[in-house]
Amino acid sequence: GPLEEMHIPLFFGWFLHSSVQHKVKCTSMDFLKTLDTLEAFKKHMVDFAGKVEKEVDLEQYFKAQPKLHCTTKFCDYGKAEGSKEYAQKPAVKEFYGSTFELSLSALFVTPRTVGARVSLTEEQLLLWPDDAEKEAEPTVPAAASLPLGSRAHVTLGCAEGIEPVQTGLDLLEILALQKEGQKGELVEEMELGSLTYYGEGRWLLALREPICAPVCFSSHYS
Ligand code: ACK
Repeated sequence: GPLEEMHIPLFFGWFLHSSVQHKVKCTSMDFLKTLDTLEAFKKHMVDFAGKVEKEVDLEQYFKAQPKLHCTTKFCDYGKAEGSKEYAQKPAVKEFYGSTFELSLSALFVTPRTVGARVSLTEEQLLLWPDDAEKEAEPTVPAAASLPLGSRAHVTLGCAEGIEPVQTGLDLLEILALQKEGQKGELVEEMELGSLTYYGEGRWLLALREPICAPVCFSSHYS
């Protein structure tokens, strides 16, 4: 009944400890700042600005996210399909409130979003919904053929008018291209890692050293 539904949150996820939020935000800002200055980026600027002449300041372009997290299940207070089942999963109950360490293995930028890819461990995959990738199929047709956990990400920023749900879809799109065998264009070895361009404004920085982020598995209501 409606009373029960009230206890299901907007979403479950891993929430970054405040100490690491700052570090991740700084790394992402540094990356955007550097990307902005690269000739290769300027060459493809039209993907972002819509007009060749227009300059883009990436730090202004993306609206920063207040509370960094990696969504496991979007429940919409029980209205989303499978949310009641998810809330009752033994692993969800067992690990609720527990601390984990997430590995942020890449940063990616598209004209819509900027985010960090999260590489989940076997244990962390116990909290991952079976249909997270499949649910993306209407937007990313190849999504269902990608491994479980492929969608795991931290949204770092969204362009004006873009909802954060887009970040995971943008990541899936890049991973689908990789799986199809598209190597992308290796643009530069940066201090942070190697930068690859996948066309249509899609950039991926594979981090030389993944960022280890202490997180708490919990939920968000308001
Ligand atoms: O950045 P995110 O992962 O994208 O974190 C937010 C969070 O839930 C609160 O809005 C994510 N989100 C929103 N709608 C969906 C959806 N339909 N499927 C999966 N995640 C979603 C959003």
